[in-house]
Amino acid sequence: MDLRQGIGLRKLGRTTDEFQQDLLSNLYYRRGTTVESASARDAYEALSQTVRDHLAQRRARTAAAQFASNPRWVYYLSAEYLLGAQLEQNLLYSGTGEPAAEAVKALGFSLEDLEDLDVEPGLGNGGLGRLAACLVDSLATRDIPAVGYGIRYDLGIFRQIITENGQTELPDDWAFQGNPWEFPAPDDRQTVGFYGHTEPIAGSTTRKTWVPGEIVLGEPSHMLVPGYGTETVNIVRLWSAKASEASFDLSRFSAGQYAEAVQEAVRAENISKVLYPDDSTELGRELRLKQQYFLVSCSLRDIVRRFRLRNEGWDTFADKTVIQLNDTHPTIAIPELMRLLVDEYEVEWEKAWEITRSTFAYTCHTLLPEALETWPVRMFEKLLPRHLEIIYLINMLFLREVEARFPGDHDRLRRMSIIQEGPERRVRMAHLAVVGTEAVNGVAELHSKLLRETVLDDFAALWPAKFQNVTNGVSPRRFVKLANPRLSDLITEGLGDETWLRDLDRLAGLEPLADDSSFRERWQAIKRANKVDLAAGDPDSLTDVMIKRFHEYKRQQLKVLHVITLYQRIRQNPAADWVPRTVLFAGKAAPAYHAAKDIIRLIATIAARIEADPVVSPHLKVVFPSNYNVTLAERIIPAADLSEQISLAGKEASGTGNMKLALNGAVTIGTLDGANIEIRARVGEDNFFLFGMDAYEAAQARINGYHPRHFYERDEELRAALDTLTSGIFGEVGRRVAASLLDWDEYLTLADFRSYLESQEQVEKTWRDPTRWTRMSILNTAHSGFFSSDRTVADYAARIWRVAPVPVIGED
Ligand code: CR6
Repeated sequence: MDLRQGIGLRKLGRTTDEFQQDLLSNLYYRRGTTVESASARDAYEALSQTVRDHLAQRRARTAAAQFASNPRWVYYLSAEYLLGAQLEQNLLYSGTGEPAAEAVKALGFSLEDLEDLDVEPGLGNGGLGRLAACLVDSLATRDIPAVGYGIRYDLGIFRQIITENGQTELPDDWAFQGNPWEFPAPDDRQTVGFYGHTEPIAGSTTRKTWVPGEIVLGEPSHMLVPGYGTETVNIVRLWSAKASEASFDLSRFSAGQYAEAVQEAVRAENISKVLYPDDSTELGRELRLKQQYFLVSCSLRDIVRRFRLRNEGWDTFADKTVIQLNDTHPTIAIPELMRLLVDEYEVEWEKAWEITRSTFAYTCHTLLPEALETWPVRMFEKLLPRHLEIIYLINMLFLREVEARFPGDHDRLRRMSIIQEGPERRVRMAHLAVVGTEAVNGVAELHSKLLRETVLDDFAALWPAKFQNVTNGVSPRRFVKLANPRLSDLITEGLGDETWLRDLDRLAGLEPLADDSSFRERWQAIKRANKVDLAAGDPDSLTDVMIKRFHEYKRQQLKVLHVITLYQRIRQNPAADWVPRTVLFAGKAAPAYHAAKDIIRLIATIAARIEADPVVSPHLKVVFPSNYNVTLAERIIPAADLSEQISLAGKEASGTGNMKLALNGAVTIGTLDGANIEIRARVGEDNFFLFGMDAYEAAQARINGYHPRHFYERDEELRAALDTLTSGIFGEVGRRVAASLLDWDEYLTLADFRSYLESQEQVEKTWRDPTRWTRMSILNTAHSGFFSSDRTVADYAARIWRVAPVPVIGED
């Protein structure tokens, strides 16, 4: 039997009978229950296992094919993954949806009941984590041999409850009931060191021995990541921190000191206890740095283990390995690989540096200075003493290179150094990431350009060829097919087949249908049906959505000023012919980000006030569903008419919600920021509501001296809106928000207010002409094919990773 070809496996059946037999065997043998007594959870677990087996079979064949081809592997290192619910996805990707529905029906359940038990692993904050999930989906769909590495946080992103008092956070114990999608792999456990000291090695100037003061175990488990319409199944490998046996203090326990006995073990396991719920801002905490090193150390040892299975020399390491750093969080991988090569495998420093530099690539996801990570040198020195020494040496050699190119330019050396001097010396992780990698990319055209022109300009001058752009993308499977089955069916009908799900540019074929009135009517009916399902407000009203993390740069406060203005206009003239609107906000704020939480609370207050107002409520409704996550996004996006992408230009690196909404036929109102620019260029100026300053005007406005009160004084409606807030009718929180806008207005909200309102008037005018609106909606979908994450991955593969697909032959 040739096990390597997967021939040793019994073929899993796809007929209803066969599927039912497999489901029953899982129910009997793995759940240990019977048809008569099976609970919904039993049925859910047995179903998940049955579906999982189909993917596991493909996984076995994938591993065989990939190892046989000895490819350059793509290793994606990310502190966050927002994978979304797994059951529905895996039913789709394994093609078992129909037999599964029949089989569970025979057990007395519906698929929908069981899908409700499928908890999404919330191992990320927002766009960055969801991007990681879309990229691993597309890597598998494109048959690229890849492993995603991450942390298996016990507690994911907090559960949010919205009340009139704003946001409350509760812990998210996502795996409390177990996670049927996960395979533990304790044999691949790794040992991670922290603290301690270094010792010289006789006869070597570069090698050192690191004697750690604390040892923690990293235990992996993996989840399967199937490709769509192909055989490949890759994995995401997630690490959990485990205390070593030695950390349990038996003598203390025997002496009745129970808490002290486990204290060391608790400390070790805290490393993967909780996802930091902070988005785009640095959190100067040792535990965070520990998490980062934990992820990196476990993953690199695993990567090296896999490489060494083949007994090839280190010369071939970079030919067989590319490691993509998802933002700076995993950047310590650069000195860690140097440490492994130099200290542990005795590779010469120069050779090791060459290998390291050609192995790594770095994606930067921000422009906000506060999001560019730096760590205090003293924290590094204590936690990772050997890494700091290596960073110093890397920096010294790097600055020599700069000095050779720009002799005597001391200011440049100071600006570019990996070490930031000052009262508290800090390690600049972004600089380390640029120095130690072969390619650096931003995530949308404008973002990549601004990186080269501002934050990383010195580096772009030194190494222009290193800098690239790879515009983000999203999975059309999850965000169109699964989220919006009605629209998917209509698209398939319009295009003649389903190949668009793997070749999203084919959506362009919908363009002529925008002029077909019966197609338009069906399109419109689907949007309406999706709104009915969402049940957020009147399905005939304009559904205006702003769904994303709460951050001042994203400017939910601008939307609030718009809502207050509408409220006032309606009150002044209740009998006018108002366009009915449902304004939907959803999103979380970092628990310690008070200004963002104020805005949430203000929205909740305004929503209640409008609801209680008999004059305004027939025309305007504000809703704020709790706990925005991937699952909720999948319900809101298909129902959206208008997509709010109103960040201050130059602040949103890319955005990906903007892409998901456009793909589902929402029309964007937005600034020239992030990927909005590329969306507008593709869907056409006529099908996009543009407003506000561009990035250069915004930067200039600050330089010229920005005075928010100037706008307050000159714009009557703006003044009325701010005065309303200041009056206190929306509570203390309204006063605080108004004061922060009037006093400083970091993100130039007031400067863009009038232009935004005018653009909203255009929105209403267009909305009154349903034919025109529906055409716009269809054209948005038709021209958003570029925003597939399959295209993003193809770009990385061709320009950054230089890898080719390895197809998996054969079928279950
Ligand atoms: N917060 C950017 O702000 C981008 C994603 C994914 C972000 C956002 O514009 O779409 O990354 N950046 O590239 C970071 O997380 C640092 C985000 O999600």
